[in-house]
Amino acid sequence: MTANNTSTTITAVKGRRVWDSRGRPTVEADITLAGGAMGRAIAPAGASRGSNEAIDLRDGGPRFGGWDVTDALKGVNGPIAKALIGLDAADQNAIDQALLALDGTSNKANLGGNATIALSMATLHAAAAQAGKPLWQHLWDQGGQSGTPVLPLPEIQIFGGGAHAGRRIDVQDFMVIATGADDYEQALAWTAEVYLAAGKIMDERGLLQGVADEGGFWPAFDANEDAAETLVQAIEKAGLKPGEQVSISLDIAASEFGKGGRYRLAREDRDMDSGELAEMLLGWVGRYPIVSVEDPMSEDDAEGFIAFAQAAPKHLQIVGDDYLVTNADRVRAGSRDGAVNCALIKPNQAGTISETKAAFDATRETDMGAIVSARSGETEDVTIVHLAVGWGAKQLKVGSFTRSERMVKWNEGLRVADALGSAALPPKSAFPWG
Ligand code: 2PG
Ligand code: MG
Repeated sequence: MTANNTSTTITAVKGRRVWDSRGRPTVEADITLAGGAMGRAIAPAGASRGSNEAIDLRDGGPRFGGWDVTDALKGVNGPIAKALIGLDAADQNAIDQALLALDGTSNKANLGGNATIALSMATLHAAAAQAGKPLWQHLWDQGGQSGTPVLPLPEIQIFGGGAHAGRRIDVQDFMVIATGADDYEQALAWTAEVYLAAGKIMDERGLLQGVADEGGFWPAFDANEDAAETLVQAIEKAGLKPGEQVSISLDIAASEFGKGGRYRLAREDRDMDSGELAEMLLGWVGRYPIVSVEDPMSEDDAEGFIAFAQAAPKHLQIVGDDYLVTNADRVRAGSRDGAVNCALIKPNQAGTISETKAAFDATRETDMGAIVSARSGETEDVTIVHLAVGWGAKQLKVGSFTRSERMVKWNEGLRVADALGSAALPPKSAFPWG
């Protein structure tokens, strides 16, 4: 422990149980500094998780379906607090290294990634607060980048499926990206119109089954492709031009229905290999204005990923989520083997801010795209919006355009835009489709 007396010295660490958007317990952390500033953050939780993600520590047993986090909190309020008090919150790396050393595993299995990410993000908030800056500004100033930051281009879910909607359809996310929007405000406004239009169409056809975990419509389609078709109709009904103003983006989340190069689309009662899955997906890419496909193959199917990328048109963004798990080495490997050209960046997959930043930096180094992303289990925490702006990530994925754990993040972007005096997005040429 390196005791020092600066205003950014950690003087108190407190963990508490709070509840996420699925009504499950999660970890909130407060970090207080000698100068009086406090930082607070809450761990999100995934449902379609990559097997190489940081492990969430859950109690198991009968309470709250086994999702409780009392063990993780014992760590936060016990040994972790002891290790962090006296350290300098301005040295994020040192804080994260202390967490890693105390955990001692490669996947945070001892302390829990849910504990470490809440603490790591809370430390970042505390340091920014002590510096008297909003987090995005604090990060931007640290990054030494020239120019002024811009807002990330939103990727917003309209239909939810897979593990987020009782597997009513196999594909997990049917999303839109306002590829033609002039700024962040317009991107949100267009998406709001598309969401409303999609709701009307679903209602008229009697296809509404409920709300998926990320707030999108949980549809009763007979086939996965119906969702893409309906999305085009919704964009048109909203008075917008598919492919020009608003485009489609998919998260196949193929690890949820595939293993070892074999895939099963339960909705359509179809078994296929990676070649057949690629052919089906690329057929959709040809027929619909799809600009981005995430996890088209399962996490263990590198060959399938590479073959898909080779056959895909150049304008297609191919995103690795379960495949890369916000890990710098995996990002570099994914770039080398040509499997992906974009990485999903989820802080709790890595488990600390430093490791998340290393994965993000690896996307820069390898000229890959990066999408900072929420999880399907979320809260009022808005850290990811600040990471996206402050680090200069070009895209942000938060789930749908309903429910406060999602809207709080889209709305935070509007406040950042106000502070910046501009809602400008990255130039269109910054994207594969641009
Ligand atoms: C994903 C995320 C968000 P989850 O797969 O990209 O949609 O889902 O948080 O359940 O992993
Ligand atoms: Mg995903």
